[in-house]
Amino acid sequence: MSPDWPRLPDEDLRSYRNQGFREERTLSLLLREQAAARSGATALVSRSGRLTYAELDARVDRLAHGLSGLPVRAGERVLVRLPNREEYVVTLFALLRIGAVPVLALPSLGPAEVESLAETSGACALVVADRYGRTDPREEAARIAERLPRVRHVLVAGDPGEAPARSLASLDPGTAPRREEAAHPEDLALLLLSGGTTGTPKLIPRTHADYGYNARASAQACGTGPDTVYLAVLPVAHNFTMVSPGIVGVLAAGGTVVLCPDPSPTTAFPLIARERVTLTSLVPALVPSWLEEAGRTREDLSPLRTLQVGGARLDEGTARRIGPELGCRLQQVFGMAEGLNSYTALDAPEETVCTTQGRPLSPADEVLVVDESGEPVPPGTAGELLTRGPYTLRGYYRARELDALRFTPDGFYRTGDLVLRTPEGDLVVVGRIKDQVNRAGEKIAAVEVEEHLLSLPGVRSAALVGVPDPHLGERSIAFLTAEGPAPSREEVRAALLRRGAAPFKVPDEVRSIPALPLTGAGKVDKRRLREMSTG
Ligand code: AMP
Ligand code: DBH
Repeated sequence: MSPDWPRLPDEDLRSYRNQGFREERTLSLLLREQAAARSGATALVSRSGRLTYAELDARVDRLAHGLSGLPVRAGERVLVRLPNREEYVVTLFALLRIGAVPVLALPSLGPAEVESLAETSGACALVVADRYGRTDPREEAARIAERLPRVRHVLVAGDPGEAPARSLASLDPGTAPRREEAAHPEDLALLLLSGGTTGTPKLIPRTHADYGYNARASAQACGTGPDTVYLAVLPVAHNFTMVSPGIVGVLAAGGTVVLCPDPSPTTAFPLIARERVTLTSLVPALVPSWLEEAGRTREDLSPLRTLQVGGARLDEGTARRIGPELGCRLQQVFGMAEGLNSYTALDAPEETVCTTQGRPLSPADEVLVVDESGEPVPPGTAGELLTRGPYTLRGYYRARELDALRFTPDGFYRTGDLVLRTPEGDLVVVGRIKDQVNRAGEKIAAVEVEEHLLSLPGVRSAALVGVPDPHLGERSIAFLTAEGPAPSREEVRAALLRRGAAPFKVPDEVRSIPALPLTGAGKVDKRRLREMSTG
């Protein structure tokens, strides 16, 4: 039987370790050490209140105890789908402490996607919130648990609703002994969801050693320390909010994490003022509303020192407004849940900060920019970014066939991103060759939506493309050919939601055309479709 995920070759592992490019402690030990060093300092602030490091660490021990009593065992996968609330952080570290493997799901996923994640990962438990917007994730979890016999437990942050679901609070024994770490640093720590280019979700395996290094090296690159107060605005399950430097990096550095329940500036600004937030991270789509609100707010934003922006292309005009209008410095971040993180330096010239995505985090990150035949291109020329390094995956979880396509034989990950390197050595992301729409930082696999579209009565062929949009970065347009009357956008929307797709995957526009244009090789010509939609 082939292993669930390909590890680093021994030789590379040894070399990275010798150079200090792997973390030698588990992720929950990083928290434990800060709890010992600064027990009374504030670790976490949320709507539920404030927790010191000692309190957070004790809560983690207690939930770890409750979870192992269920039992959830080391190595078992647990799907965690929680919004930005205290229970997320406690659950994450409790699972890590007992060596169980959290599968991080964004709350915005649709029910079919959550189910398919639970199935692919073989999750033994689902952790959901008692509400999310207008939806009730508990009902959805109950249905998934009914269909997947491997799912033994549904655990709820807040009111558990109907049995057999249980609240996370009911697992807290009140007191519990200190628990030893169950995992080895080179064990699988968690599974992340990839933005995806195929219909089924791809799971990204990350070890304690690589994720911990990613978080701690990022914390260093971002000047994070005990004085840092980080506002988690984007969904907590987003890799950006987790390790760039995010929740894990900030807690590992002894700083404070403040959870923002939603990304609107009217929610965030009072928190920035009250908690004296020094660092936060946004996707580009949120920046205009933050700038606009900064012009009229009466909240004191002066504590904010750095605004990180990443996840999608930030246009230069908006980038240049951030410093003067928010009174803080910009740091561009180019990252991926698969690994590689690239940052503009905190002291880089404004030109570099506003026009590039900076440099890879680790001296051991290898970056190649290649043309279609795999040959390196000269600086200033765009090509596909290939990367390999101490915290970048060598293959997906339980997906050996896919690995052959997404990795080179010598282990480089084919990012699908089109980049160029400036003569100074900074990376600029200029586009994408992977078939994906990046809508406000949420990645939509074109094939996935196309499959949904093809299920509609009368639809003969379908193609989804992304086109530039001033607010979303990219908006999605579905081109259809249909026998008889083509479905309206409303019908497409209803069908996608009925099929369990996330609302953000509903095409922003639906156009019916007589035939899809084809390339010489007979593939749907998406470039032509993009021209048709803008021209
Ligand atoms: P994911 O696979 O969901 O983790 O998304 C990672 C992808 O987001 C990258 O491969 C890029 O396509 C895109 N991305 C992330 N950060 C940036 C950025 N700063 N500029 C442009 N694209 C970005
Ligand atoms: O888009 C991303 O996935 C991303 C963006 C910025 C990321 O994973 C990261 C930083 O770590």
